[in-house]
Amino acid sequence: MKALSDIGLVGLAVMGENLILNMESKGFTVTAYNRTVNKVNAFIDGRAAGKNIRGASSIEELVQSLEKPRKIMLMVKAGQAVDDFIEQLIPHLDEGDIIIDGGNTHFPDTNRRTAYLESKGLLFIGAGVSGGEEGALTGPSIMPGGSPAAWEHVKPIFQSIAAKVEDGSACCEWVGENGAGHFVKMVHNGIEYGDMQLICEAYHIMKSLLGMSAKEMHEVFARWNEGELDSYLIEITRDILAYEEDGEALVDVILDTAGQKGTGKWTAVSALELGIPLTLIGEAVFSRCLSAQKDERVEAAKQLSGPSPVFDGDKEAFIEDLRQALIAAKIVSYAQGYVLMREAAKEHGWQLNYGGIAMMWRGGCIIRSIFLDDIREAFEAQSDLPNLLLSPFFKEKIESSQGAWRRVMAAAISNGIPAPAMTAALNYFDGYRCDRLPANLLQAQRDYFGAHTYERTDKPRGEFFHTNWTGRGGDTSSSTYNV
Ligand code: NBP
Repeated sequence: MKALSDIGLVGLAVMGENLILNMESKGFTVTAYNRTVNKVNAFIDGRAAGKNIRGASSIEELVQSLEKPRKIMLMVKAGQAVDDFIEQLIPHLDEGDIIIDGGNTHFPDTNRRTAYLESKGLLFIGAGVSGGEEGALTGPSIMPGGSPAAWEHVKPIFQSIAAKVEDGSACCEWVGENGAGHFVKMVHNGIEYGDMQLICEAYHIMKSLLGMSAKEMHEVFARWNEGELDSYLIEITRDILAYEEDGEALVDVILDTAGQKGTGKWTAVSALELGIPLTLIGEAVFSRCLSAQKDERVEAAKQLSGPSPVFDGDKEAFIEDLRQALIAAKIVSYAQGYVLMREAAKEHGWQLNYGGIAMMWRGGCIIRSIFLDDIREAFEAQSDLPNLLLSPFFKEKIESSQGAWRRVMAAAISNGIPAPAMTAALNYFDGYRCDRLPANLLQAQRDYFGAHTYERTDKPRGEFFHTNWTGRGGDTSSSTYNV
């Protein structure tokens, strides 16, 4: 074993242990440390036995075992634990040493920690890591941001442990300063919520409207996974639908209440704060909330009636329509997610590489799919693309699938089957391509009751008018602002 380790990793839970083993398998020597020190011994004597992994029984021992500039990666529970470890590490570190937080941290914390550590002459990286336990061991998607000067030191390790796509490129690239990496990871998770919800809606429509069994739907998803929908989430859905227990599809006996850990909510809140319509992911988060109101829904189902689903069309043709609706809605979801990242980049002064982000998501993570190649190409062709819907490829795709998409939505609505994410996507599409929305009336209403003023179509932008609509109000207008 080398006299000094290439990197130290703190946090021997599922992610930390697997990342250490991954790093070691790529030729790096790693020092492992954990708050509960007996887990270090158990790891060294167990999964790490005989490998280039050394255990540390204290922070001092960890720091002293590392090559300079020291690189210490925290894979601990996000929040206070990260701040606590940072405080414990600072007194032992030298200028230029690097702390990396690989947890699911909310990006404002990474902004704060980057500034704090840089003020102490240290460097900080906040890296989103996706791929779960298996990804950590065999190749995750890694989205690092923080102190730019830290990247050259961490890059060889991160890019060698990250997932690789067919052409050999790593699903890990520098994202940007401060919390940019954790922001992009957060949007990844939001998109994951959206993708999962869209698949669930397609499943619901096939089950409730077409009366299909899990086995029949398994076959549809297997087919879909052969084409442009080829993705990890379609693939696992195919396998889930085929999984049986005592001759019965397991999915049919799973209670319909969804859990969530909060990253989808962060994405939606961030969109609200930045004034970006992220409607599909918002609906995906709310759909989980509605599903969790199980008892209330069961009661409401007894009292509120709706149409009984009836389908008398061509089933195969409808399944193809559904496939196209899924693709169209997915395009809108990514379009919205990218607009959110663009706005956040403006707000925080980040230089985001949008094609590179699609590349990072192409392998190793939950939303990996061949679809991301098309996104990368769209941004490589036009780096300042304002909205994915305007790229020639996606414009053509939406145009060719919108007839099918509308047929599916009409069928879902008229048969009383909820498809909130797919319909939100279609409403966004119809709103985005509308050159005159009814916001003229809305501005009139705001001016009527609150003297909030309005602009006019027959006057230059930036001139604001107030009308005394009732003859009773004065001429004083309120301040106006746009969100
Ligand atoms: P957990 O999120 O379960 O965290 C366990 C680790 O945190 C242990 O090392 C534990 O030490 C340490 N820890 C805790 Br809990 N509270 C602490 C405190 N107050 N002070 C110091 N250490 C503390 O582990 P994980 O599932 O491996 O996830 C690690 C990070 O990676 C998290 O931020 C997670 O959100 C993120 N992540 C997880 C996944 C996944 O699939 N699990 C995927 C991607 C990202 P102890 O042993 O002494 O209790």
